Amino acid sequence: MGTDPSTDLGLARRRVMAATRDLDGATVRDVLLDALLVSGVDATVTDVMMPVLREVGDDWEAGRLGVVHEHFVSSAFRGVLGELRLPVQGPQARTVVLACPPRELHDLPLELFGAMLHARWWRVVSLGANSPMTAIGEAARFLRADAVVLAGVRRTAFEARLPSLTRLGRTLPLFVAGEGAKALAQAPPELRVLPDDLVAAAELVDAVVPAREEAVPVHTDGDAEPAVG
Ligand code: B12
Repeated sequence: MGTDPSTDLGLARRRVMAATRDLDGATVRDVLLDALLVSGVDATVTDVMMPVLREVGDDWEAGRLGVVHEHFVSSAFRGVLGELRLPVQGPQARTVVLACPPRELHDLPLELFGAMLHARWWRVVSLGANSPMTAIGEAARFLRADAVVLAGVRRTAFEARLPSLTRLGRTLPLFVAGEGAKALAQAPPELRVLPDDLVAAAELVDAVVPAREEAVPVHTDGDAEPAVG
């Protein structure tokens, strides 16, 4: 008898949420690895990890969960993503720099988005929260990046830096995402605002720089695909 993947992912979400309440990292890891293996990155991120982040955030705000749960889930999710991210290397690989603009600390959805790009054969270089604009530009130049994706919750994170963002956006495709990006009254044409739907956003970024042939991630078992693809 076949299983219904959406039911399985619903169950996975509830199990990850329960394990988060119990601060049970082993279960979070096991359930996520299972879901990634069976359902792939896109479905696990959109149907399990993002909903759990949202629920933890909402429960934390409402006082039903503590700061400990928010820290725990962030660390557990980063651990699972790091464990699975095999390097995509070679001249054919496309490179994306991910970062949050200065003073922006909400970087977790961006990290999950990075896993989705990795599964599409992108080498993902993540600078994380609160990244200086000079560092973002330097990384993009040094890596000869094919694209940069910046995310932020607060509009001011982008608004205060429009001149340097515009300059950067003239040198390569620059995507901005999150509530802060969507709230920009008039984004200059150099900034491409991504939709909230992470799969649609990943498809959009992926379409800008066409996939190159022969991109082979470094691994040991002979499969020619990222493990979490
Ligand atoms: C967790 C959290 C934090 C964590 C962040 C952890 C981390 N590493 O990411 C920490 C503790 C660091 C934090 C700090 C602060 N936070 Co905070 N935080 C939250 C909280 C509770 C959850 C955010 C979250 O992860 N949600 C889950 C995700 C899945 O949902 P989402 O963020 O809405 O994202 C959606 C879209 O925007 C989109 N999206 C988001 N990012 C990206 C990226 C890409 C590439 C794409 C394609 C899509 C996308 O995807 C989602 C689709 O549903 C929210 C409140 C809430 N309930 O949402 C407040 C909230 C975001 N925080 C807020 C504030 C004010 C702060 C602080 C200033 C608080 C303080 N007084 O100290 C600080 C500092 C902020 C700063 N300088 O950046 C405000 C922001 C208000 C605003 N617009 O300015 C919120 C809304 C709380 C509130 N109601 O006031 N916070």
